[in-house]
Amino acid sequence: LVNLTINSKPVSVPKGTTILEAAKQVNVKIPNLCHLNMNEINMVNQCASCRVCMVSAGRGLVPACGTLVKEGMNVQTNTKEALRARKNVVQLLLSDHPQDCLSCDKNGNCELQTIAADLGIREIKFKGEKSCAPKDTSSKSIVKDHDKCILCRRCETMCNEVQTVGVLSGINRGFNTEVGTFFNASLCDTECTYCGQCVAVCPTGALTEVNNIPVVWNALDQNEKTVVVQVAPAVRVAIGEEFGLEPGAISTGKMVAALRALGFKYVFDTNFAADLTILEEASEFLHRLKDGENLPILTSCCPAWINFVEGNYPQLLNLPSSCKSPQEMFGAVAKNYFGPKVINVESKDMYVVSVMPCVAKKYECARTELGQEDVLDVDISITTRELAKMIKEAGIDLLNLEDESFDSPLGESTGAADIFGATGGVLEAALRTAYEWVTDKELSDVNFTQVRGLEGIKEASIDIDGTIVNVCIASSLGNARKVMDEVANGNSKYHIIEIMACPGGCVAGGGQPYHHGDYDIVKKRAAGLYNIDGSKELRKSHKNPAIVALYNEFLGEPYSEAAHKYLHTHYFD
Ligand code: HC1
Ligand code: SF4
Repeated sequence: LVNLTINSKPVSVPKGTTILEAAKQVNVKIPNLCHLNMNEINMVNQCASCRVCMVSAGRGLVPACGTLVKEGMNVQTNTKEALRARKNVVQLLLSDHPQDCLSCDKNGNCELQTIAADLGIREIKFKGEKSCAPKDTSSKSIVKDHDKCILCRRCETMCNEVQTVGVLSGINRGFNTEVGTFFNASLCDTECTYCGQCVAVCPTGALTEVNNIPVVWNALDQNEKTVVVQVAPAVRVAIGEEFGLEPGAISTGKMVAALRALGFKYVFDTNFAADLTILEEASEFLHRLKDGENLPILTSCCPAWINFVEGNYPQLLNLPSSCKSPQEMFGAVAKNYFGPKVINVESKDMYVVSVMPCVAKKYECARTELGQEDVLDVDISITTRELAKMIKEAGIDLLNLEDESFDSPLGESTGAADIFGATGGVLEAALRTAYEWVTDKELSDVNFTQVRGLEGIKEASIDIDGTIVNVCIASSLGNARKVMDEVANGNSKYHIIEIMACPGGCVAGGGQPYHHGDYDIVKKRAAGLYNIDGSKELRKSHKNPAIVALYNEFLGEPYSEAAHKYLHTHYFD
């Protein structure tokens, strides 16, 4: 152990600890900006570029995030020199930053704004050249605005080390340095998967989601189309955070009431389609298992993962399940069954909005193969954050709304659907159904706790009536790559692999309220979903009466021709 003092408090920490980490142990807060340490997902951004965390140690100032403790060190975090340096650094950052905080997407959530306020900065005393690059608005999911970038490199660490996609890196030199793409190509011309994890960690407004709020207001303002909304599982345990509730607080009833108050004609649940996905995917798995072909089956609900597999493993595109994601299955059922067969509205006159914890879903719903002829399954997707903004914009007091229920029948779901939003949940839901279908016996304990939790790669062997099914769950694209490399080499023992691009699953999606690196928030959201599941009477997708009715009235059997027409898709290399 190394012994030192921080603001006169003695502390002993292991060799190799930084001053910043040591300070946390004695509850001394050192302001910092570029640094981000998310141990839970093995992501540490330690580039020490911003110099906000300067502290006095020995003879001079050092950055606390990048300086290791030494025996006998005497650290003072709030000397005049340290405070002056910190303020100067933030002033310099602000001198090359657009002064449009009031209209910035990140207003209220910007870490640069917060630190400037905390340091009491009232004027920007440095004047000089300003960065001026065009915004990259080429993609359906993400906007990149270099002028707001403070070169903290968090996005780069996330994209390269956690996701292993490698789209973002520092280019040019000196004042012209920017975090850009290879040959400065537009995002849409890169291998970007639109996972949105760079957005999730960007401290400023340099990386944000494409704003689809105006499109949704326009849709709600017209009378020609019937506007229907669906909400993803992970949204209900996170949206409350935008209104001051604890992470993981279950806000389903108030969220439904708010959506109705916003003017949606029907408020439905992506969960309904998650149950439907399980029937299709479990059928597909059992077909492949019987034939011993195209194994392991890979889940296909996560659009960033699908982009990743299309780009990186084109030789393995026979493996992802052909099931569309729940978002898309929902749209297909809303437009081709609910509209024409239940409320007598033609599919072209239905307008489907989705609320997702994800920015890749914006891109997914624009994929032209996901629809019938020229009618897309889903018209537009907004994030959890965007829904919260719309609720605030409309002056709706979410916390004081009476709980309301989803509309029927596309609002009915089982607990198996809720857990889709947490890593391992899709696989657990599939096992509940596959087990009962194969054995014809009731599965009395539906909790497959082996597949739960935040760990990046999980595995288990499940005995289904004598057949051992080896399952694996990976979250983050870096973990996906590890698992997929084994598959590509022919060394994989798994029969089913669930993959989600975001570390932790959809609860940590790029469209969720910002967690600012605190993974306890993500754990609480996941716990919220498992609580909903545990409290439901029906917890197996095939027991959802609305799904049973949908097959009876419209689709016939799972995996039937009609099911293929509406609920399945294909992939492109
Ligand atoms: Fe997800 Fe899914 S679980 S992909 O994470 O399969 O976004 O919540 O909606 O489609 O259901 C996201 C979440 C979501 C789909 C489902
Ligand atoms: Fe990289 Fe994902 Fe950001 Fe694309 S969205 S740049 S893949 S982190």
